[in-house]
Amino acid sequence: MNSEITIPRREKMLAALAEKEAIILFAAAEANLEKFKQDNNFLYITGLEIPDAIYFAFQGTPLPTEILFIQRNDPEKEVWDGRKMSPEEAREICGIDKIHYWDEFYSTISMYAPAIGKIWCNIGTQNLEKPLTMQLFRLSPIRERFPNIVIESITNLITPLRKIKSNWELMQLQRAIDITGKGIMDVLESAQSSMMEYELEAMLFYRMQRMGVKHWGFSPIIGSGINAATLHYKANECRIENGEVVLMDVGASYANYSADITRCFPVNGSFSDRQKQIYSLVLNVQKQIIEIIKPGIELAELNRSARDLLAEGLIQIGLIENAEDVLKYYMHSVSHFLGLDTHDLGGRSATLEVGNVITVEPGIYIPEEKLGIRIEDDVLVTETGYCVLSQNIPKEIEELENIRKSAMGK
Ligand SMILES: [Mn+2]
Repeated sequence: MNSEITIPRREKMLAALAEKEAIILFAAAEANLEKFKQDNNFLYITGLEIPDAIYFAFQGTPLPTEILFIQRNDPEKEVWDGRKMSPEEAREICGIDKIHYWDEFYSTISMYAPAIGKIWCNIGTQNLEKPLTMQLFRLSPIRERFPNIVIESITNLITPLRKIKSNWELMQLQRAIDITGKGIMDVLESAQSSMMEYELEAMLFYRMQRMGVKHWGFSPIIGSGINAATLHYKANECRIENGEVVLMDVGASYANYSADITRCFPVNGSFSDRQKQIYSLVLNVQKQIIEIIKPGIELAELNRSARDLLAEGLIQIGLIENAEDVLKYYMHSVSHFLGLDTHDLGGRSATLEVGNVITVEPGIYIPEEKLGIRIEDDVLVTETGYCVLSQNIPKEIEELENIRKSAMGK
């Protein structure tokens, strides 16, 4: 990510600022013995992958002010953590002219604060156990001295920007999806019954890391048999038994953009009749939901249609009698936005626009039959309808069985 990408984003964001409004975005804090992962709003706006930096913008007249605060290099700490990014290097990447040091943050903000009415900030997720997030803690000297300033989450300001993906963003997402697809192919070609679920997880990450991926987009779900019917199963610690269907809900994060794909396959090479019946039902519903996608459609409509179609299918095969009982076997939503966050900004009640990327992921879970099927693709909303970004990752029954059979014949 460079300034060619982030400057237009900042121009749009600043254009949406009212007079006397300011923005403060905190970078993620320095990670201790862990890989660093940047705050996604800070990354989106600055392109910088450095910890403990702060972005400040103020809508003044005639022009808005932008300042980036970064850490000072400490020669004594260089041997531990490496050299800190210099102001020149930071300026080169993000295109912000005014670069100050972190220790100048409060004195600088104090000069602007009397004129500020509202600060939009990436305040983080508060709850009863954690009412004071890192960001709010760092804002507290300002809140104490200038109690009239309204502090509001950046979410409402930045969501309209983040939910429309640029071509550059689509390239990163496509890369994340393609790498995830390669990992899934590796599993389809190498998994065997009696392997442990975590061995499949390792195969996936081996491929992903060799292709430059630093993080999973989210904690991978590899569940065989009854584990596939636990929606957020993350232990991945059971042995895969012959005859079971394995569900993989996985996604690489590439340049911090996350894929989110679910595929299911029969470990012994062919689905049983019952597994095939449930799989076909889910696949048909998934295809019908994808067909509906176009600008102007509400996410709520996709959800309603998915529930109705799954209910219809379950009634047809005699698993339920009344449509409302579908919730016994299908209990989640069918779509969410995808981007820097796996569950990206955009909300549950959005109307689709060109440039949105969403998942489509119906499922049926029957714990009493030790079976869970979910099929999930990543879909771009286009002017004429949709484009399935994960279309190259096999999901047809015949394809999956053929790949498995030829792999097992080796
Ligand atoms: Mn998903």
